[in-house]
Amino acid sequence: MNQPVMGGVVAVNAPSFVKNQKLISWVAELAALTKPERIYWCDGSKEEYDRLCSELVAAGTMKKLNPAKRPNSFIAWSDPTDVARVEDRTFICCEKEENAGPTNNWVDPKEMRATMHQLFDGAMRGRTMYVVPFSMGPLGSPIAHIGVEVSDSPYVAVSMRVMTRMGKAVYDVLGTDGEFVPCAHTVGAPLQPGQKDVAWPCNPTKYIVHYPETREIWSFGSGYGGNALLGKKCFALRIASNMGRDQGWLAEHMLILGVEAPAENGKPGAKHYVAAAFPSACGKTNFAMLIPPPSFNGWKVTTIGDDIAWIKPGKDGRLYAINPEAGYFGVAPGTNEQTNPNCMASMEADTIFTNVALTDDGDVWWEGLTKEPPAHLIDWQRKDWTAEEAKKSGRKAAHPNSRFTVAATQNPVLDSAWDDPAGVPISAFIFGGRRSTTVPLVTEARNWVEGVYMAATMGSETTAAATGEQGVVRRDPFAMLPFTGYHMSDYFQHWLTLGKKLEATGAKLPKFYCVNWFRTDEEGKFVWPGFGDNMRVLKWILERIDGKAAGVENIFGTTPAFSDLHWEGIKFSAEQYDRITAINKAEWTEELKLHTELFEKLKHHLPEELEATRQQLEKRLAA
Ligand code: SAT
Ligand code: MN
Repeated sequence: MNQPVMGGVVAVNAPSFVKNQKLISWVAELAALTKPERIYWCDGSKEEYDRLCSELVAAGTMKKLNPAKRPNSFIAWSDPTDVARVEDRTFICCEKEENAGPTNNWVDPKEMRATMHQLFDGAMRGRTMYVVPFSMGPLGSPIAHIGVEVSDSPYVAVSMRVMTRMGKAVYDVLGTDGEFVPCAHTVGAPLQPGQKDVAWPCNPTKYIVHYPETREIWSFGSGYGGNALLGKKCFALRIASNMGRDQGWLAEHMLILGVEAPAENGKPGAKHYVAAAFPSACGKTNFAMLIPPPSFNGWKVTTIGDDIAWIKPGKDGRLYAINPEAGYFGVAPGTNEQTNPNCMASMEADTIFTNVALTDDGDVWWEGLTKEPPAHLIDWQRKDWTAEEAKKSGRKAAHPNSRFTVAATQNPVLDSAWDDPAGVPISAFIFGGRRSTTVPLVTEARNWVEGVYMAATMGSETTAAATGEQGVVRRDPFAMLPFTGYHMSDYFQHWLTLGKKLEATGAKLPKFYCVNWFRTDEEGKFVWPGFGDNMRVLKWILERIDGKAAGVENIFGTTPAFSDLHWEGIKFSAEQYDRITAINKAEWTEELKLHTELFEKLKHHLPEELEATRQQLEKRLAA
């Protein structure tokens, strides 16, 4: 596949199945700028995946795991400085600063293009440029969109094959003049002739750049996760949120799951789909694969997606959702046979692990996988690690943001409609943050506007998914703070406008719920067991949708009384329940101050209805 180098310019040599001239020209242009050694057009085949993985092993980026324990699986260790999304290096470069809004980093696109041009100039020297075609969503679906990532990282190329519908078939959909989102990526580590490569090339300077108006992504310096797999947060959220606003649909940081009630009198139980937004590393993958407790005989939860939802209004006035992704890039620590057995089954084989620890018998380990850690491991920084030493120092064997990359098709509870081009109808939106205090277990909003308010003012304690301080509460509207690719207030308005449009059709609208699994006691321990027991909350939500469950009104909406939830098979007292549902006036007075602070920040463009809702809340709290 090596192309001849002519006069220092690499030949593009697009294969005959690539017929899109715009794509070929763009690749040629990028090659002229980045000056790779060769260009490789990915076809997405298994043979290609296996070959690239072998090359990654030879290069020291990945190790093959023991095939007897974890067939066809690999472990990769990144550079210790390249372990998570870099929000402070993420930029929305629209023409007017005002349109990026106060929650995004903005740079003038002209200025940014000049900076990027300089950084990309010669950035791929000595490396292969991979051309990676992918579809976000079922191939050819009216809800799907195509992207092409050009990257000098083979780790990105193989990860994209797992995470998206990647390969030759995308070129057929693209045809001669189809639209695609160009995604340019380099690790920013050119090689001089004869220079030996490192295991995880990257650059201390990082830029994750979006041009919303021209729908382009340029990413420099990182090879990790959402910084580098550009179909995910960059395209499916930051760029797609702009497409959605212009075209009247939603691109959301939401899992999608199906819940089926048990059959009754020989009739199959009702099935609903719900979409749920939680910030990164707050358990979306676990929730999406939840196994109901044994006392929920006959209830079934199935997965459509675990991270991102694209949601479009149908002709009937309902909202239809697809999962634009085809794989899971999930947090490893804390995942085990108790917390998420379906996830454990998904990664028995054909999995790429990144920044977890390696056992002496060639398998993987992370904190929380087993109660007792193995005596000896190689940790994510390639160093010897012993349980004995870690007991004293607390040194983690796996990075807190270590991940598994696995195809959705390996999930034993994958929903039968997960690849349906028409999408699935959404009955409820659930919003949840990580809050050790203040926010009750579950609250139903009284209407669409109050639901939008609930989601807009959501707060959450920060996690290891992004670099920066952890465990501090920040407002994370709709769990979209790092992902809304335009002014956050305009995004709220977009939700409100869509609600009005749907209301006008007379269709039954999805209800909004706010949940919090994370309240703690005096010792800092979680009071609510979470995981499978979240089914108890989900059941109440579904029964509310079907008009079958009771609840009590509080100042924010409707919550279940202790007796409204199903308690079979768990020891959980009314007193414990009170701890996770009580609304403390002093805490909420403080909380509302933070809502005010957020609205102050977003004042420009902030929809009036939201400020009015806040004032009503304040009044009700004071009463
Ligand atoms: O690194 S990713 O953005 O892909 C994961 C996450 O933060 O949710
Ligand atoms: Mn996410």
